[in-house]
Amino acid sequence: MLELYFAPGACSFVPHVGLEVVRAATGADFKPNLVKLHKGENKKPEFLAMNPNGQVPVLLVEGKPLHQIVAICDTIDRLFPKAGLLPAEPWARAEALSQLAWMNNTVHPTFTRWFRTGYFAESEAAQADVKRLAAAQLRTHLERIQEWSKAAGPCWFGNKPGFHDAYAFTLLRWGGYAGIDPDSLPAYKTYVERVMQSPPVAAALERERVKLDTYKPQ
Ligand SMILES: N[C@@H](CCC(=O)N[C@@H](CS)C(=O)NCC(=O)O)C(=O)O
Repeated sequence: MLELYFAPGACSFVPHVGLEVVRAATGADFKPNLVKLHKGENKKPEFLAMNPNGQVPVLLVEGKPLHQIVAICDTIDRLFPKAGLLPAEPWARAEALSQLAWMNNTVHPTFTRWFRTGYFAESEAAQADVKRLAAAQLRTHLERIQEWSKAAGPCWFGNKPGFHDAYAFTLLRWGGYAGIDPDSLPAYKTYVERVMQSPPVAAALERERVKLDTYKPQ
């Protein structure tokens, strides 16, 4: 059985939703393992032995640890092609992976600049600058996702939710912490609220106990 190491509200929500979709489509179960990031469980030797980056998600496949979201999603899709998580047609699949990679290697690290500003600048003034620029870039990134979401019907790829829907939810939710009001991205918010109601996404949300309620004006 596959095992997923995840933390509530983290990017591990992306494969978490994928595995719930697999369960719904094929009956294949998975074991969710909660990692308490705030307690530093991801920096303990047992965890670092699985992922030296000290990060979630980690997928255990026949006991072998795999990290990095794009590789994990590709693997889940290849193991369970009947779940239809990624398009089967080669070019459509390549484009889907390209979008996922952009969320992971561009939008996500922009949030890291906002959440962990101390990694990028030392003085208060420099940190304020890093944060201000990150917030502006996040807005542009989320607007691009909003444009993509307008084509979603009802989910990113047709009727079934998947990785892209889960990342779109996660990034909009994180945007709330960075002072981006989901109401200022109405098409994106409507799409995410729709996706949150689908049973596999609702199951993952319930396990993680997270909602789209993070917005705080800065
Ligand atoms: N590129 C990595 C990003 C993973 C990542 O940033 N994970 C965050 C949670 S969203 C984490 O575990 N952070 C804890 C830490 O870095 O201490 C991936 O795709 O898996």
